[in-house]
Amino acid sequence: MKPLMQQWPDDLAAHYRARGYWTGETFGEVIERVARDHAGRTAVVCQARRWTYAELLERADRTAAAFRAAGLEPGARVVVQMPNRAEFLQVVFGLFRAGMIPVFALPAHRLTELAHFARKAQAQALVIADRHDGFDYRDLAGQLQQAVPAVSRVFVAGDPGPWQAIEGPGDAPPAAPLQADPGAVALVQISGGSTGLSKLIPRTHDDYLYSIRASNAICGLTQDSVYLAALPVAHNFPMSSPGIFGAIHAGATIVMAPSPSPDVAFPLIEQENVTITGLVPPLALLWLRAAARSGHDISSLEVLQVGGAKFMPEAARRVRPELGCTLQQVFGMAEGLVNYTRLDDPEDVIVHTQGRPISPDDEILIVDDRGAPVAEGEPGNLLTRGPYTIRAYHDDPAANARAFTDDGYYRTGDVVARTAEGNLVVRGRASDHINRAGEKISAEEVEDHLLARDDVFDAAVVSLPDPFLGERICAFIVPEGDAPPAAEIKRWMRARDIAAFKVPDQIVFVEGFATTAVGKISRKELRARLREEALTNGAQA
Ligand code: OOB
Repeated sequence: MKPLMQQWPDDLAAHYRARGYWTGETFGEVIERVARDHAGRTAVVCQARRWTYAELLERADRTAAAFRAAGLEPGARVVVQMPNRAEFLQVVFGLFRAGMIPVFALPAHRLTELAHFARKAQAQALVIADRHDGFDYRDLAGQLQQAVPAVSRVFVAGDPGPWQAIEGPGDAPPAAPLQADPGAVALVQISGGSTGLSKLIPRTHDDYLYSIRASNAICGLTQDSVYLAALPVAHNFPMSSPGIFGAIHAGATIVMAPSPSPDVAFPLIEQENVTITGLVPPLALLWLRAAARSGHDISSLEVLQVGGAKFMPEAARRVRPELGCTLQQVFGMAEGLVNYTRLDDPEDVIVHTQGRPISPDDEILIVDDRGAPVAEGEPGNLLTRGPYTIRAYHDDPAANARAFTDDGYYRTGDVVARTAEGNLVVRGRASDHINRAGEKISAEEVEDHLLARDDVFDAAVVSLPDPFLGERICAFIVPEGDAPPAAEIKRWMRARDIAAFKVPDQIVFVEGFATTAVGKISRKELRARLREEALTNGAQA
């Protein structure tokens, strides 16, 4: 198996330890300590179920035992695709307790994406929930096993059907906790993928736990907090900023929301006295609209975090007066760096900036296209390295050569400016991905799907501004012969076993793409030109 690892230079690693960022604790140890200190407190609320910390640990250990009994060894990589349910925590902490490594897929992912993650991670098992949102994940599991036979075991939360339950028989002995190496990879996140397929992001116990602990301090998360998990918890933001892992670390209570819509979330906030939650901007807009007419008392909410995509100042300034809570902007990435506005920042900073890094040792460079630093306040490319930002993607030398500088900085692809007080303002980005309501979609990946059709000669995919989604996916297509109906292309895309959020929102047929005199044009240039043309033609809304 290709080793999963993440390595910082020795001198920096020593520095991060000396500063107390990397404590040497592992996730398996954290859950044991928290379950001891907060045994009787509620860890998670999920519909009618409430589990204490003691119960969560007991369940995690039973699940760890089930994984071992199925022949999985410490170090095994396991794709986890689960919605916001209490069992998500049982499974993930079960894996940590067994020294196994979760690879996080989103509930929206389908066969094409799962097969890619499973192959790339050399996964041996898959964990799913039986059904969610009208979709049966047990069928998808069967397809995955056909496509990637190495995924030889499937575990199901709920009704297992032909597969295995996540818990063995009740009398299975709890697994003895494993002494994992804190510098080893604890889990694998998935990149939004600016070029081609998603990349795998290995995060260590030391680095991820540091970002979580420091996030708790910045976001005011304590054992008295109640965190509403509204966004899909497999995503880095609701998982660790400070998210469900922050809540666990603090001994707080997590309320699992089956959907982030105000009809579901507002009653939960009222009933459970939720104090903090995180949303992407389009959902924050929905909440603002719903709050005006809602009969629910959401006054327990102290902090609303908004991140994943740019939250426009016009919407941001409405949060305090209309929702009665403090807004916290969160500008982060699964690769590491997370910026927050601080809860006691002046309103102007909270509304107009995306905050500043977690750590004094987050190194930030803002440079022009030649790599020279820009003047203060000027926009430039954001590069970063630090105690919780990765140094490499897993098993992808080409992507690593593009995404990291020789001295270990991660090229974020974001264009930012820094204010005099050191806050970052996101101005746009250099890379060709579409940020559709916080979901990052690679233009290349969508083009590749379109090019699989015989009646598509060429395709270029760009983002267009969208008043609700922030950005939407627009595909320019040069047909081969007669143009097929746009609706037919969308239907066909949906049937390609990919996440539905990757299907173009808009399709424009063109006769051809302009080329230069030598007949060449880079895809990047082409996309930029098509986007400009669409904007000039008034394609904004
Ligand atoms: C979060 O993580 P990813 O990996 O899904 O996406 C990272 C990218 C950033 O490079 C940036 O392009 C964009 O998403 N982004 C924002 C933003 N937050 C993320 N762009 C503008 N304003 C923001 N507030 O999206 C993520 C990870 C951890 C915490 C929060 C978000």
